[in-house]
Amino acid sequence: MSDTAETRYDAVVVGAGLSGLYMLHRLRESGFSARVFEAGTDVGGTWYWNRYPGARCDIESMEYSYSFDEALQQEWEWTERFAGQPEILRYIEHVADRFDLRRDITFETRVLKAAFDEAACHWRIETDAGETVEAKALVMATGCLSSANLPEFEGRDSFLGETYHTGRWPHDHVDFGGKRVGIIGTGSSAIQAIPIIAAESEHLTVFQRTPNYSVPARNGPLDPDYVREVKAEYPEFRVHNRLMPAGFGSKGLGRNDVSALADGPAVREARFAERWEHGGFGFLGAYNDLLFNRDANETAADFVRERIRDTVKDPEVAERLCPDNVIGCKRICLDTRYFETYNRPNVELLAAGTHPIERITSAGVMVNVMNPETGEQEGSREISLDCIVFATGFDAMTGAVLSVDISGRGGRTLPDAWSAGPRTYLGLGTAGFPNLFMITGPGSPSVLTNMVVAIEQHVDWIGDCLEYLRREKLATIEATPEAQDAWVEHVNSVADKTLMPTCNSWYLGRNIPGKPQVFMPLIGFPPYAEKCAEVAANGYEGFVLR
Ligand code: NA7
Repeated sequence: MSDTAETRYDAVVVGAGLSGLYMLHRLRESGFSARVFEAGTDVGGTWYWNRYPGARCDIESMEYSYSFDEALQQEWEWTERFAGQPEILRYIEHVADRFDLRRDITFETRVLKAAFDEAACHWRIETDAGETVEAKALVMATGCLSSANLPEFEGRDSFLGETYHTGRWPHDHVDFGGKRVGIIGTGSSAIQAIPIIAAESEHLTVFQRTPNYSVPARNGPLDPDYVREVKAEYPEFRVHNRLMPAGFGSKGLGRNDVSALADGPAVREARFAERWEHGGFGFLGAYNDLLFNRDANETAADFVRERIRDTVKDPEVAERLCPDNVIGCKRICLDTRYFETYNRPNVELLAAGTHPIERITSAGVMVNVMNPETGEQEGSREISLDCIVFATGFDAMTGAVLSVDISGRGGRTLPDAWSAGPRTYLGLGTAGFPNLFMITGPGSPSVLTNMVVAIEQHVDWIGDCLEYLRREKLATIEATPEAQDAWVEHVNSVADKTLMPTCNSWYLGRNIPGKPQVFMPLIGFPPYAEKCAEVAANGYEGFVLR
C-alpha cells in the first residue's frame, strides 16, 4: 500500500455539490488535507445535473445560499425571488472560484468502493479511474435527490426517438420545436418543465400516474428594497431562518398558530387566498394543524382543488388533475402557470386511471384505454412521439450512498446493515461504520429543510467533530447501536404524529419498487440542530470514541 502524501488524506469527500464544496472549504480552514471526487465534469451537484427546462429552486434565493461567509453573501446578487438552475449553478461556480476549491476536486470520477481497514483505522477508497486513496474520514456528500429513477417500463429501450431524464439533462440545448413530446411523471420537476415544453413543442402528452398539489410560486424579479433590507442584517436573517421549522421563511407570512377548524369557511377561504396570492411554501402555514389533522388538511386540499377547477377550462381534465390525497404528504410543488398549460390545444393529459402506461414501443408509448365507469379495459392506444422525457424522480436519500460499495467493521456492507431501511444516528453516522459521515443523511431533517441550512449545520458539526478527534488524539468515532435504535424510533415516532406517512411518497421510498418503506427524513429542524449541538457538547454522547 502506498504511503505518499498524494494518496493519504484526513478526509475524502464524495460529491462536489453544495455540501461537498462547503465540506472541502471547512476541512481546509481547519487545516485538514482533503480530496473530493465528483462524477460530473464540474461542480454543482443537483444544479449541475438538473438542467431541464424550467428547473428552479422552490426556496427563495436570498435564503437558498451559503451563510458561512459574510463577504460572499454581500457580494452575490440574485435576480429573481426563486432562482433558476442556470443562476444557481453560476453561484456555485462562483463559490468554487472564490475559495479556489477546484484544485482539490477530481472530476469525472466516481467512487466505486470504500472499505474500512480496522487495523490501520482508515478508509480505503477506490475510484472508477483505478485510483486508490486512504482517508481517516469518509464524507458522503452525495445528495438526497441525485440517484435518478428510470423505471423499468416494458420496452423502454426499444424507443427509437430521443429520451431524457430531468435529473440527467444534457448540457446542450434540447430543441423541442416541431416535435411530439411525451413526459412521464407529474412531480416537481415535471410541473416546472411542462409549461415550457408545451410552449416549445408541437404537441405534448403528459402521462400522469398521481395528480399533485401545486401552489403558484409567484416568481419575479427580486425587489431591490427587500435585498437591501436583508443584506443590512444578513447574519441575523440567517439566525432567524435557522429557528424556523424548515430553516426558511422568517420574513414570510409566518405560521398562523390556530386550527383550520377554528375558522368558518369564509375566513378560511380568505386566509388560504392570501397565501395563494403570496406564492410559495407559506401556503401550508395558513393553519397550525394542516399536517396533523385530516379534516383540517381537507380544507386546504379543497381550496387547491377549487383553484384547479377555476383554472382548467375542460371540467374533465380539471377533475383528472385534482389530487385526492393529503396535501403536503408528498412534497408540495410550486409552479408557474402549470394548470393553465392544460388549456393549450397542443397539450393532452393521460391519467393512469383511464390511460395507464402499458409499455414503451419503438414509436412512442402504448397506453391501455380503460372504461371510467366499469374499470374494464376497452382497448389500447399508441401515442406516437419524437421524444420521451422521464420526469420520474429519484431513489431518494439512500440511492446515492448505497451506489458506492461501502463496507465497515468486520467487512459488513452498508446494504446489509440497511436491509430493512436506513439506520443512522442523527442522520450523520451509522453503527459499524467508523468515521463515515453523511451530509443530510436519512434520519436528519435534510429534504424537509432549506437544504443549504441543513448542509451548513451538518458540515459544521462534522468539521467540529474532526477537530475534536484530532485534539483528543482519538482515531475513530462510531454511533452505538443503542443510540441508533433510539434515533430511528424517534424519527418514526415524530413522523407518525403527522399525516406525512400516509401516501406513496419518496420520503417513504414508495416510488422505488422493492425499497424498504421507512419514513426517512426527520421533521423539525430547530430541535434537531439543538440535539446535535448537545450531543457534541456532551463529548459526542451516543457515539463510541476510540
Ligand atoms: P418526484 O416528485 O418523485 O416525481 C416523480 C413523478 O414520476 C411522479 O409523478 C411519479 O408518480 C412519476 N413516476 C415515477 N415512477 C413512475 C412509473 N413507474 N410510472 C409512472 N409514473 C411514475 O420527482 P421530481 O423529480 O419531480 O421531484 C423530486 C424532488 O426534487 C422534489 O420533491 C423537489 O424536492 C425537488 P407517483 O406520484 O409516484 O405516482
